[in-house]
Order: sequence, then C-alpha cells, then structure tokens
Amino acid sequence: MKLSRRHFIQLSGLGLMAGPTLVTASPQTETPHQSESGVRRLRLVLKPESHHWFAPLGEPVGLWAFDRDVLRLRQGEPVEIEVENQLPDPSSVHWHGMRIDNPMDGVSGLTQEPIAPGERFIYRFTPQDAGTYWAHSHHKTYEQLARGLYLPLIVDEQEPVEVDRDLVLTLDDWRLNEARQFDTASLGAMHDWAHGGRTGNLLTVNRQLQPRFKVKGGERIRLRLLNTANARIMAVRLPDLPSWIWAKDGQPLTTPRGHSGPLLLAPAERYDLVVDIPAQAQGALAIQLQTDGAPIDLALLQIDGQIDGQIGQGERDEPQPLPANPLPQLADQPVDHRVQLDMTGGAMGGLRQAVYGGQTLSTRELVQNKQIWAFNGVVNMPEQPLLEVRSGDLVEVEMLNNTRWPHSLHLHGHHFQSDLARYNQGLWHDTVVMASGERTKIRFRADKPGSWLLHCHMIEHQAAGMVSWIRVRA
Ligand SMILES: [Cu+2]
Repeated sequence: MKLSRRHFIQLSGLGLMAGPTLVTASPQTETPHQSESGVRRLRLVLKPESHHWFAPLGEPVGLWAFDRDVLRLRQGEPVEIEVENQLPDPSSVHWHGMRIDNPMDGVSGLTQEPIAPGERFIYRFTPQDAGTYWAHSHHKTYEQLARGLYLPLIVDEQEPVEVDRDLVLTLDDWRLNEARQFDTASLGAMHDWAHGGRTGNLLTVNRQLQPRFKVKGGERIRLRLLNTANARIMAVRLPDLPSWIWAKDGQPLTTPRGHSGPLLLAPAERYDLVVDIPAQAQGALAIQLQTDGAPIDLALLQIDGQIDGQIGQGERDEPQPLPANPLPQLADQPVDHRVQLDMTGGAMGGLRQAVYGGQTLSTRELVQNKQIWAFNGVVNMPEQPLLEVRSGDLVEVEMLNNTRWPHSLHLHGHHFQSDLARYNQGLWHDTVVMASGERTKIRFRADKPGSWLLHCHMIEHQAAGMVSWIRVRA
C-alpha cells in the first residue's frame, strides 16, 4: 500500500463557514532581554487557552496554549527559558529538532521529571542551528498536543537572510464535537490509537481559520510550513508561483530545489520555501490542502499593492542557499553501528504477541493495556536501548514499516539522512514519513551523550507502543 490520498480523511465543512481572519503582520523578533552574562532570559507560560478562535461559544473548553504565538531565538545566542506550568496537569517542553544537551530535551520520564502544576523548570541551551523548529509538550503528548500545547520556534541566522517577508504557517487539525467544542471525550480513544491516530475535522493555520496574509506584488517570501497535527499527513498545494525548497526540518539544502505540486508534510515535518510573488499579481492566492474531494483553502496570500522600486519588477535570480548549519558530516565514513528497527502491529497488522514491561503478552492483553504497536517485538519504552553507542560514532538504522499504516519517525537530538526516494538525496531530517511496506536506512553521527528517543510522531502510535531510545555514551 502506498501513501495515497485515501490516507487523507474527508473533512466536513464544520467551522469552515466562519469568516476569514486578516493577518496584518508577520511575527516579529521580540526585544531580547540579555543579562550581563550574555544569556538571553525568557519566560514561557503553559496555560488554558483564554480566547476562542474557532467558534464564538464563550470560554473555550479544554484548549491549552503557550502564552505567545511564536518563539524567535538567535543562532549561537545562549538562552535561559523559564517555563511555568499553569495547567491543571503536569507537563514538559521538548524543543523539536534542536540539537541541544540531553537534560534539556524535555522528555518527561526520560530526561526530566514532569513540571508539576504551579511549578517551573528552566531550560538552558544555545541554538546551534538556524531554521524552523517547534516546541511542544512531551508529557502525555497525545492529549496535550491535541489540546494545542505547541509553539513554532524560529532560530534566526546570525546574518539576516535577504527576503522581503518571513511567514510562519503552523498547520493543525482539531477534532470538534457536535456542539462545535473541542472534543475531549475522544482523547485517548483506542480506535484512533490502533488506526491512523487522532485526526480532526477542522483545519487551522496559526490557530486561525483561513487566515489572510498580506503580501505585496514583487516580494520574495520565506514561507515556513510546519505540521503540528497529532496524526494527519498533509499534502499542501502552494500557489502556482516560482518556488524553491530552501530547508527541511530546519536544515538548509545545499542547492535550493525548484518546487511544484503538492508538498507532503507528515506530523512534525517542516519545510522552508522561497516563493516569489509576481509584480503584477492581484487578488488572493490560496495555499490549499489536497483532499479526496475539492481542495480546501488553508490560508490566503492577499496581494496588497506592490513593492517600491525596480527590484521585483522582473523575474528574480534563483535563491542562494541558506548558510549551512554546523552539522557533523557523514560522507565517506565507515559505519560504526548497524541496527534494524522492525515496525509491526496496529489494525490489520496481525500482531499475535509482543513484549510489554518485560513480559510477553497476547494481543488481547496488549489492547487491555492500550498497546498495539511494536518496535522489534517490544511495545512502548524498553528497559534497554535499541542501541548503545559512543559519542562520535556513525550509526545506521534500517527501518522497516511492516504495518498497514504510514508512520512519521522522529529521532531526538540529531539530524539524519535517509535513502527514501520520496525525499531529495542529501536532505537532512529529524522526522521522515514511511509508507506501509517501505524501508529506509537512516544515518546519523551520535554526537551528544544521553538518552535520545526514537518514536512515531503520529503521536497516538507513540502512546500505543511505537517508541524506543538510543543511549549515547560520552
Ligand atoms: Cu506511526
């Protein structure tokens, strides 16, 4: 079975009748608060969502949020982020795609204790890589992510990149009930966990319905796309304009690649694109989600005049590559460790038994424990890591998707390369999507000591078993 449109569940028109929201400005870099030591100090609050953005029904029910829309950091600038938990439940913050020290990785139960309600935790790190990342809860993630506990995280290059506009589009879907409220009753539903995960019936961009982004004719735009959905793989159709892929999962391509057609974003994947708006463009240009039926408008680029001067009047030169990040290189090096990761289970997967908590259980017993997916015959976190390596070792993991479902595999703390034909060779990833029956070899240099998760980012699959870890010794 290939990744096909039948994975994209038909959306109802629920909520999409609401009027579009006009977005007038792109998120700005906030004023830095630097201490004398040169460390920038920030505070983030996890809290219940205070305003309703999808239905005018008074107080929102069950939605959670960070207390800002976007977090912008600067490459190479040390940062100290105090996270305060004002939620009724414990939580933690994972900095997805950031190559930082293991104790700052934010995985509750592995790299830290969860932050209790009313408590704080200070995350300290220095962003090594510029690019598009995100922060999200890594505690009971299937629930907290669905409730909205995520935040786009932009790391600005040390020298500004030349574009006329920088837009961040955070794509998500939400499941609403018949009262058009966030559906809390179905959180943790086993049917979702055993199938394609929790998909929603309402699409948003930056937590808004069909926002309009003002742009000008002649502009060159950096368009950052990020899929924060729990489980929905999105095929995004861009307006038919000169476009290039500039970066994947934060990491620049050596040569920007011209792009047309739908762009597939599995949960947690990001793309940075360059999009040139023709000088004479008018009206609104739609960014759409491809579905089984008619495409759905996710957001609109609203043309609002033209930029001044000569630049942008004609076709522009192809974009230069973004400055490279200091990734450890892989080319022409002998592999130190090879290991297989065999994915089994799920609905129609024929899983008979698997090891859970050190015991071999039948499928029925597994389901009683809400477990149904296995890595190498083990469901959920094994006591022993998938692999134990030394810092500096080159690692190859051969991943086989022996299930009937696609999966979005994420490795913490490292970027890797994959030989999947779907992706351009040489691309770096922290997350790749694998179709049913597919296999890929991923390679990375384990350069950070600690315990690093490897899990499916269709996050119900992680909750129901698809998670392991790698130990890197100093
Ligand atoms: Cu999965």
